Amino acid sequence: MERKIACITGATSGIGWATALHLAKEDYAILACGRRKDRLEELSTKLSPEIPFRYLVFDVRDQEQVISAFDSLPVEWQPIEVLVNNAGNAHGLDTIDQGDVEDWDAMVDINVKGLLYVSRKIIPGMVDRKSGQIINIGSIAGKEVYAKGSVYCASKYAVDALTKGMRIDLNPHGIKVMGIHPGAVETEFSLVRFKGDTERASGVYQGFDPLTADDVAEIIAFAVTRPKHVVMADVLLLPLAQGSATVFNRNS
Ligand code: NDP
Ligand code: 8X3
Repeated sequence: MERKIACITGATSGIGWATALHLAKEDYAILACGRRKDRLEELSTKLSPEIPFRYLVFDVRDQEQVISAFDSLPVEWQPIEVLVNNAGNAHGLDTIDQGDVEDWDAMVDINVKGLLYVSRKIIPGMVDRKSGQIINIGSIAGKEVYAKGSVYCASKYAVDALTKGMRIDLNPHGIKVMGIHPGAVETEFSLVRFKGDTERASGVYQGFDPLTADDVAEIIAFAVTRPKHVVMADVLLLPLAQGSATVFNRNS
């Protein structure tokens, strides 16, 4: 393959979808991943026809699915140069005494273990080639803990720790490891957190201009197109109206 390959998890919506479009504009071949096959097929229609595109349908929670999905790739699609570990969500918003254990399992299994399963499959090839870039999508929730968000925050603190650990472990191999930590981005995120409650979800973004998925994708595209010796190691990206995880200047 002439073009470098960018693999994006969680490419069926939000930040991942926008990242696929932005990296295609930077001339990467796009390997898009997610569970919703129809969305991945729709994504393929949004890219310029000269951009090589493939998709893989798997649940990041299932290590067997992760392994067999990547093993199914033809040889020319195997040297992944850029891995964007983006798949993830919050599930629920509850105090620690009332949280739903299924929600906790989902957040730990997807945001932490899923990221590990995909990374474990892709990184050895980068090490062999002594070339690669990994972008882990953390969150402001991985920098500050907020009420009722302890398990989601813990999962994103874990992403931050894994990002730092990957950077140390992969340092001898010339692989870039970067963490991007957004604040409020209007995507399907809150719809998933509040289990389809559209009113509650849209309330999260009322009275201010949240980040868009494109805002985050632009930063990802910028990060992966820096010169070889430059690593954008850690970025906290906020909308102007957000002062902390919980401080918002609404209706100003
Ligand atoms: P979306 O809900 O729009 O996108 C989440 C993506 O993750 C979807 O493509 C979804 O694909 C994928 N995903 C979820 N669960 C699984 C799974 N089990 N297996 C495979 N893929 C899965 O939200 P965002 O775009 O906002 O979220 C992307 C990342 O950004 C997440 O890691 C989130 O924590 C983080 N983030 C979001 C912020 C926000 O305010 N929106 C702020 C900070 C960080 P599918 O359902 O098709 O499998
Ligand atoms: C998403 C941002 O503040 O809802 O990670 O946790 S927040």
